[in-house]
Amino acid sequence: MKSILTDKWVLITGASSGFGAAAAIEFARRGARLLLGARRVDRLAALAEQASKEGSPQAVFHFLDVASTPSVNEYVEWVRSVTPRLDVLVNNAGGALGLDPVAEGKDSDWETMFQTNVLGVLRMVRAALSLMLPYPGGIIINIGSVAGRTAYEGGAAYCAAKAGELQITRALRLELCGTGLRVATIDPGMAETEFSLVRFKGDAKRAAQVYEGVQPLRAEDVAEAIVWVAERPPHVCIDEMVIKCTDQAAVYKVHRRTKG
Ligand code: NDP
Ligand code: 8X3
Repeated sequence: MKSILTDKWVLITGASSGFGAAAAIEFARRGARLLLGARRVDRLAALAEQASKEGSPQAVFHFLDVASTPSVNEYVEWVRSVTPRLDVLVNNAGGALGLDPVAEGKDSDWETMFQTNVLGVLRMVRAALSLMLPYPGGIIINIGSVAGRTAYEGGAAYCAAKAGELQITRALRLELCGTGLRVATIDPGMAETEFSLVRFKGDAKRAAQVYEGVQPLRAEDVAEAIVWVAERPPHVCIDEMVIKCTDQAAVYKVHRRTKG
């Protein structure tokens, strides 16, 4: 498929699963070159192979832990060794841990959520920006959440982290105005990926309950939105996009079909 993205360099964090993996395939179908990052490199290896079959002329990967400044810097050094230019940066790595009320919150959960969803985005942009600035028309796409726009019980730290992502996006949009670089946030509602499995620390039953009776977003739905935003002509910036499944009108307003 001929696209403005053909032969462009696209970096995706959190590419080993969910939105990131699905986005890699969508970009590959448009002939984009892929730089994939996550901690589970075995999955990245399989994804890179699949992306090549789907049309990516170059799909490469490297270990990345966005919660660590040395890891982010080492990752971007590796990127530099592969390409002097970066056109699309998708800051997707992140997620939630736990659904505890604040009174019962765990430091380790809070710290991980801020390390990944907030500091991870800042670190990635700081490290990768010099690869993008010489190429106007590029875009930074941050993956936020409806949780960053509406609070819910048990979500204090995750909602705060994604609200942080939203404000980072807005600040960057202002900072980069005049450079020709675009900055966008895509904020999905409930989507069935490994998100809830991670949030509930491997409790598959509890994770499945989140989507019971609902037709949630699929990873592919969000991936298509990511690629659509990246594919707009260079003078068009989709600043903020909220995407929810039809069954979810608001964080709390979810239509569930009952069985039988
Ligand atoms: P998944 O759990 O399926 O994917 C999360 C990805 O993030 C994985 O590839 C994981 O890779 C990566 N990741 C997590 N921590 C790190 C880290 N420290 N360093 C590098 N990579 C990391 O969930 P989703 O695809 O749903 O989530 C993607 C993004 O979308 C997240 O930011 C999430 O908060 C957001 N989101 C999800 C929604 C949903 O309902 N699913 C709705 C709205 C937003 P690995 O473990 O291999 O490092
Ligand atoms: C994921 C969506 O509503 O579970 O960011 O927080 S929600």
